[in-house]
Amino acid sequence: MNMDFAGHSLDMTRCHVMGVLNVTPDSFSDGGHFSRLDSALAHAHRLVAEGAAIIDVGGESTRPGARPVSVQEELDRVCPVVEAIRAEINVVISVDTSTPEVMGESKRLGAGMINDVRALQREGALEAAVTSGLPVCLMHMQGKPDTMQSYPRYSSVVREVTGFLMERVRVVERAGIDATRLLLDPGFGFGKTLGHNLELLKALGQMRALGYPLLVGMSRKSMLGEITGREVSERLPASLAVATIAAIKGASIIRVHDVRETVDVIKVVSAMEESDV
Ligand code: YH5
Repeated sequence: MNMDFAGHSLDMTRCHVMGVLNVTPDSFSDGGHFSRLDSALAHAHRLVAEGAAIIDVGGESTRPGARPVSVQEELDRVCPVVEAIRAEINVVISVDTSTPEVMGESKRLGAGMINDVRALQREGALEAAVTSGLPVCLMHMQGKPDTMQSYPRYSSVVREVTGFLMERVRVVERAGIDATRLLLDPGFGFGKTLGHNLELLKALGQMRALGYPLLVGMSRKSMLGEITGREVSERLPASLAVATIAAIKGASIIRVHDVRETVDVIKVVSAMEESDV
């Protein structure tokens, strides 16, 4: 089951690593415009050298309390990085955006997929994604980034998340996005308690059975801090544990900060799965 990411084909029956590349002002030491682009590009080179099949470029912080970013600001952050990666590195470029203008411009500059934590619900996003012709990841979030962690509530988190994603699938397919270019993501940490996240992790195999490739992102997230008591910088072992679980349960793309270590995890899981065929 191959999916085409603007000229790069990836087998979705296998598991791939997506490396996180934040291009928000807090993410790279601020020595001005050029050094920001330089450090982002250097980081992208490193992620690919470590084995990332996809680089996820994001210019909007979804952290609670983060200032909303204007369209122009997001374009200014994301586009130069997409263009520079395209020019220098042979890798799939994903753009972590909900903004139609960023989707369109990134596609023009060579991006290979759209990763939207708002599942194309922002005004104009659905149309922009249709026009782009790119694969799209639809993610579930309860509430809005600012307030989503204040009181997450579900009668059944698995039913609600699955129901939401299948409803978005119905809408986007009707709008002209073929099923063969959709990925689904339960949205770990986006309006979920630790209990909700664990239920979703347990049910990942069930979600995979919906027939769409899954993308998951748990790397360094608070759920791992809650389980281990560790600060963000000390969450690698826990991140690898959940990456292992996701790979075993059939995730196609794992979105992480620590690419090198996660690639080894996937190699081990794949070796096990291929040993009996
Ligand atoms: C995701 O799950 N997540 S941005 C809080 C943290 C650490 C990391 C320290 N974009 C996802 O990575 N896109 C983000 O606590 C995403 N799935 C998809 N598809 C949040 C993030 C993070 C947040």
